[in-house]
Parts: sequence; structure tokens; C-alpha cells
Amino acid sequence: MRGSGNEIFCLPLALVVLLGLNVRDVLGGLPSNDDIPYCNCKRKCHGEKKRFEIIISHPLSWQDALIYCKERRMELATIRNSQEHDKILEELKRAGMENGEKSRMFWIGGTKLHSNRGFFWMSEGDQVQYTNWLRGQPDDYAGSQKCMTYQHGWMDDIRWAWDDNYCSSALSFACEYC
Ligand SMILES: [Ca+2]
Repeated sequence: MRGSGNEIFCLPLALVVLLGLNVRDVLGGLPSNDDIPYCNCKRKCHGEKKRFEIIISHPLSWQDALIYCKERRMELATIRNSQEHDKILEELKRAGMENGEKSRMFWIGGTKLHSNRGFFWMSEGDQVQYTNWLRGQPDDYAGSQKCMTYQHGWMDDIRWAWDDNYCSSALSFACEYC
């Protein structure tokens, strides 16, 4: 029917869409970050306040580990200096993994997947600067190792340090939070 009430409502809505205006802007403004549940997107987690949680009960691929941490409002762990390395060693001790028992390697949040600028941290997108690679690593073995693990070394390099590994491998992993 011509001139129905629907046309009166639809015309202004169509104009809003055509003009590229967000309907939410028109109808009362966007929510602030405080209104979005579980959003910690602006919060940095560095230094003293950083805590680690090592998950060894259900091994995941690097990508799934990333999602696991994020979904719980954490990040796949970042290690930005030797103090943070010492702190994760303390956590390994607490978890009874000090000498590579229970798990000899676990994911942390560095990758060079889809990157032409080398390893970067997923939590903030910043390039990895402090490094702690095992001897001979990263070797990008077979051109397929793009994700970062902590690994209990072997032979003449027995310590917890980093190795690049296959992102699809199911491994333990470490999340961080503040
Ligand atoms: Ca490697």
C-alpha cells in the first residue's frame, strides 16, 4: 500500500546507510571500552605486575593456545627482558617443570607467521628485541618453524631457552596476565 508507515521509517534508515553513518552513532553513540565486557585491549602487561600461568593439561597448537589465553582475558606469554625470563623460570619451578619434567617445551606468544620483519609479539604487535634462543636457533627448520617455544635444551646447552617450532604442533603453553 502506498504511503504506509513502513516507508516513513525505511527512508531515513536507507539514507543513513547510504551516507555511511553508523546506525549506533545516530541512535545514541558508541559504547565506551568500559561498556564492552571482557575488553582489556588498552592494558599493557609489563614488568613487576606480570604473572604467568603454564597450561600443561591440554596441549594445543600455537594458534589455539593464543585463543585459549585471549578467551580468558590473558595473552600468550611475552618475555621482554631477563627479569621476565627469571620470573617464568620461577613459575616452571612451582609447576615442577624446572628440569624438563612433565613438559620439555611450551608455546609463548612470539611468531613470524605472515611477517616479513621477523619475530614479533602477538599481544602488542611489537618486534621481538630481547632474545633468549637456544644455540643454533631459530633455524626455521624445513622453512616451516614460525612460532616460538620455550624449550628445555639438550647436549651442551641444557637450560630453558627459545626454539622456533611448527605452529601446528600440540604443546603446553604459557599465558600471562596482570
Ligand atoms: Ca627450530
